[in-house]
Amino acid sequence: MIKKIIGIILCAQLLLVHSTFVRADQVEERSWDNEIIYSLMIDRFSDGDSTNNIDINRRDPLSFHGGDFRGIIDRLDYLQKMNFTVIQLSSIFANREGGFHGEWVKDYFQPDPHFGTVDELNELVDEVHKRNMKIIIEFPIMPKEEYSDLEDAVLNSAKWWKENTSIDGFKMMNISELSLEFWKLFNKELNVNEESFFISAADQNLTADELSLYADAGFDSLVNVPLNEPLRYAFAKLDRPLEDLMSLEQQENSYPIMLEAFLDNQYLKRYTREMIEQETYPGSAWKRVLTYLYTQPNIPVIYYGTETGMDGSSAPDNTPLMSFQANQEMLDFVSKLGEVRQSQKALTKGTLELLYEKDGMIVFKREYESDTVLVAINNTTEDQMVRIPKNQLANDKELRGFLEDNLIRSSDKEYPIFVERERMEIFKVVDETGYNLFFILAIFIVFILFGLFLYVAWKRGKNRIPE
Ligand SMILES: [Ca+2]
Ligand SMILES: [Ca+2]
Repeated sequence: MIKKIIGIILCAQLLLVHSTFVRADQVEERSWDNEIIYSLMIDRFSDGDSTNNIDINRRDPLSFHGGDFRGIIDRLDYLQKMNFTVIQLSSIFANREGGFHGEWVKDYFQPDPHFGTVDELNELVDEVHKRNMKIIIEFPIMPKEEYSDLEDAVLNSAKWWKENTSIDGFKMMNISELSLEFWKLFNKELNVNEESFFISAADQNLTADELSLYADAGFDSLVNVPLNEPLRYAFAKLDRPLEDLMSLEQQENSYPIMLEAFLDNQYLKRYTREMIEQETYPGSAWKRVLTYLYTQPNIPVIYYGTETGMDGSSAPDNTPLMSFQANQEMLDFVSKLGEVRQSQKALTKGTLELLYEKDGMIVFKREYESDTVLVAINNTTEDQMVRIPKNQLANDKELRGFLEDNLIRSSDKEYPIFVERERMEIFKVVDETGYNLFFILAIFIVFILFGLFLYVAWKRGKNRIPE
């Protein structure tokens, strides 16, 4: 009898541990809309092999600086710690003289000797995969007049790299250089019916309407260039209305394919510089805008140096050699945001509903099946109290903060959300009790069984006492 009871107690405790720590959405394989992309310029990231440093000059922003595949391998643990799941390399192809950025392609079938060999690229890909991350490559389309047989070269080269390396995808750049018909054919041969292979497309010069023409060309994803300007504008200065940004995001929430949102890339003045020009303190502004980027629907793309607050004006001053002396607080913050986005399906697959917006203070709701996440960002110069009526959210719930230990309970009719000036919080909407029913029940059962155990032991002991 005692053994049986002990057995039941142990089982109940195992169930308890199980229900508390194992979460279904963490063990499933990641789909592409779950990824967080770290985009880097190979020459400017990390120099791991000095033998390929041909004519480098780190004092000239237009010269090669020495970064290579080996250097990226050396830094993969650093990237993994920040919870990035995809590494996006700048163009790897052999370039004309001075093409440190990789975008002056001379030969689509060779890696640039500054970056390393195909074998070294394969080693990088393997190391990325060992860490349960993925790797994609930017593929710039050269101007037609500079490249004979451009279509054949692009198609055959993409096939060659796909077959001869284990890369997970491409980001085709300047897609407007080739026809829509070409892209349909390209994707039919390389991408359609291949769920794990990812082909995304970007063009810095297309408007939202022009970009939407490519939505049914067979790409997996489009880079949301039209969102970039409103996004940068909204958070570069305090007290700016966020209405335009939010309405754009809400319209796009029904887009037929995935989209990717970014703040910086190789063509833009560093966003840090824009903040400084607006007399905004970059340290806290980056936290607000990254909180936004990680909680809106598009796949977040982070450009190298974001985590160090890298500064710089227009190209080539926007891509200095990476310094790995980052501030720990920022690394922890980026890593925390990644963890939150990865664990909450509401953030990657959910609907988006704006609940409150006024002069830089926003509260929005993301919802997927029974999961609800609430995001509150105070991009203003005042502390803010926003009262969300229960009928916009739910009854009998409470809000628990992911970023800090914030807990908000409802009053009669509303949830009072207080956010200090220039701060932000991401809330999970959970049951008011704070524990799920199963948890309470399990504790209750353990308690009863333990009582029973004591009683039986006492009874036996009593029976043994001689009369
Ligand atoms: Ca090197
Ligand atoms: Ca695909």
